[in-house]
Amino acid sequence: MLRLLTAGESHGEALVAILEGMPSNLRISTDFINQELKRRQHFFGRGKRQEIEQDTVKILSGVIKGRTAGGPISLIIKNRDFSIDKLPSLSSPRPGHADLTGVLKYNLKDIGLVLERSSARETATRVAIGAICKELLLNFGVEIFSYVLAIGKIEVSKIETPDKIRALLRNSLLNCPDKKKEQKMLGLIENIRARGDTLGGCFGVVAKGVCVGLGSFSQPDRRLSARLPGALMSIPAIKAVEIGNGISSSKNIGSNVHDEIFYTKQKGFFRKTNHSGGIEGGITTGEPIVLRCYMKPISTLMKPLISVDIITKKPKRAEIIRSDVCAVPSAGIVAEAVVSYILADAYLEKFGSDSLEEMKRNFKGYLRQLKNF
Ligand code: EPS
Repeated sequence: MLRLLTAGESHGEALVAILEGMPSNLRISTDFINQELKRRQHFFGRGKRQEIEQDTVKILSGVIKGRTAGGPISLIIKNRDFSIDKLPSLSSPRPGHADLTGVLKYNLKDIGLVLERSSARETATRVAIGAICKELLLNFGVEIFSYVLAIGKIEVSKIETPDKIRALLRNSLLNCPDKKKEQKMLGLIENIRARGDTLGGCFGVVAKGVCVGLGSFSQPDRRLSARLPGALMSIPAIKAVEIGNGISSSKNIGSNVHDEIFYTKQKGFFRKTNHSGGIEGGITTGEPIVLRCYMKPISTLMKPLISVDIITKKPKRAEIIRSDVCAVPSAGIVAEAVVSYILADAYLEKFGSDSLEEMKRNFKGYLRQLKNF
């Protein structure tokens, strides 16, 4: 259904993306894409690069007079810091980054040549594409948002329902629903910054309003329980993804963790709990999809770790490069985009992909089928 290619280097001229498979007649707002790009950039804990860049998108094709026409959508985000040809060579790989694996794999003698593409700056293109997918999903009543659950060891105390969380996120410096804990997290980030170190954490992503029946158990790669975490794990520094209460469920007994099934004529089948995180048998249940992502600390340290110079082979501390102290809230915004892409793809698979009208017609027919089940 959907196909996506991104390209571009962190300090190259621009980042670009091509998205193929969007239906025609979908309204696309450049302002909305730019708002999403801005959300990715400006949380507390980010580095100096975000003070230089003001990511804005230019759509080059596929959108005519504000609507998709069915052709591939291509877009560009220019880099203000376009300095790639003037940057010095780097020789000491950062443990945890793609530096060493990259130079060995591609036979390069300069780590800079690796980090230009492996940099998390690439995620700007995914956020732009995700914004387009969000616009498609809104037509089907789906909304996606993220929130910070932990920075380092400081965790949100009470896990609220998605609706409550959403209301608590306004004006947040860290996209965290727990204001008291957020203050502590801000202090921790400052403290760790002063020590020349970095922090990871955990964030949640929720998709509300998703219909029952997306994805399939018929083949392993069609399970949404595989596709969503797979896509989320492609975000730099994400090391684990949990669906619903997957981790605590593994320590519990079956009768406590499975969501019992109820039925009324008005509601149809429904659940009173959502331990499954909205996915059973690789298929959406119609309850909110709830995912948690765990991010390791950024691997560029201002007080660098022990490493080896790739040219001299002598011990040399890892390179010190401009970077973030903590990018957990921003990774949450990227995760929203990634989930939007996978769900847009799942909607296109189930309801057709040529025009928005065709999709909506098929969607309505499916809702009728569910009603009459
Ligand atoms: C990033 C831009 C990069 C990094 C960061 C993410 O810019 P620069 O390298 O010029 O400072 O700040 O990348 C990483 C943390 C990483 O490990 O690659 C961005 O725009 O998101």
